[in-house]
Amino acid sequence: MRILILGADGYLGWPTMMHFASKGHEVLGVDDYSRRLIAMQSSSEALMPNPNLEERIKVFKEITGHNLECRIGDLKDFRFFESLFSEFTPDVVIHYAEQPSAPYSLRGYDEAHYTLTNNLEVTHNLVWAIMNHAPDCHIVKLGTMGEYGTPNIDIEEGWLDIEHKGRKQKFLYPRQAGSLYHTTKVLDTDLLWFYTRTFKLKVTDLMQGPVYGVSTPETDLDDRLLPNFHYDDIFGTLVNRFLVQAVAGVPLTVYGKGGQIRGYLNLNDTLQCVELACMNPAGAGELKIYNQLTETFSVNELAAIIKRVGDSIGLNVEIKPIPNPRKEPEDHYYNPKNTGLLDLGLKPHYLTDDLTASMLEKVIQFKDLIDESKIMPRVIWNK
Ligand code: USQ
Repeated sequence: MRILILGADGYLGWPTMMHFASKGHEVLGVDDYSRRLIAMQSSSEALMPNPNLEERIKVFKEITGHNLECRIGDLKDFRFFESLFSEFTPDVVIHYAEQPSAPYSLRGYDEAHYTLTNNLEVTHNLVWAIMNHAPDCHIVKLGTMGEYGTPNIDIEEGWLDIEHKGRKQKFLYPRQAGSLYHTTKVLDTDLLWFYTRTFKLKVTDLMQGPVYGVSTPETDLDDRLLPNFHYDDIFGTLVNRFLVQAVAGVPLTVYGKGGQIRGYLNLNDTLQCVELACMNPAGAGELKIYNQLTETFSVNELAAIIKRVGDSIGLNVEIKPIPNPRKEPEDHYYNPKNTGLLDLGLKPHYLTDDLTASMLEKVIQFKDLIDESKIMPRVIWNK
């Protein structure tokens, strides 16, 4: 397949580039380095050094012989977006090119405005580029489980059959996100559904939970191929943060009561899910939605796992609940359905003790680079 990856420099984008190239696909990646820039502006740089895209592509080629291509530019600029399609007609576009941090989206007006405009404009430009230049192309869009929030009923995969006063219709499952970032993904879904049903686009929207890990068959080849692994309060996701805290000797930062439950998955399973989505495209006028998670945990359960495994390798891990900087339920019902991707053939890599120990060992290798000032919450919206 000819695959265009938007947001190619990101935590998921870069491993996805290498994954598809290793499988023999033709891959063009695009990024504007905004994540590196806003990480620097908010003093939230990743743990491991990450060479830029061109340099990583060179390293990957030297080691594997596989070619990757990249273009650096701003996808909010529609002319730049269109120029990509004049040189590369994709069969599928994988869209990761969004500001992905909930805390960043609520840090202040400028960050909120950037998150809103960047995320929606890039999605909207993608729709128009497809309509104008590649109407048969399949869009695989990264959404988030956070679109649904934490409803007091089971979470279906994207849609809900509603019966009202004796009549029935299927609607998008109700969405009520807990941050502005997550809300931009709700708005993306609405945009995509409008254009899909009206102009016969082919779209798969992946409702993904928090991802953890750094190791994939390709990132293991050389440390210069590692993804950007964040442990700060702004871009770091929970498991990755706890791994670094355990290694740094900082008590694990459970926010509030720690009963917040989410659906997690290993980085390798993101790659599998995205590949399954690409190989099973939506039909014209169809919006497919999958819930992309492999197992659910509360914050307290994850803290307990990391403490147990950390202690077993001599780390002496402490857990210390702190006031929750976010506004979110800390004790709630959570039962998301996730059979769609399993039915397509997803083989989950679960969070076993062995896997946790191997992730801790990888972080130990970079222990000297941990900056403890990036760990405690700096964005408080639960005022
Ligand atoms: N949390 C803690 N302690 C911490 C960090 C987080 O208790 O030190 C709690 C949070 O309050 C939240 C849960 O852990 O209840 C998950 O937080 P997170 O930062 O791992 O995840 P979140 O902010 O929801 O966002 C991440 C990604 C985002 C993706 C989302 C999937 O940054 O791009 O969309 O996970 S989901 O959470 O399912 O919406």
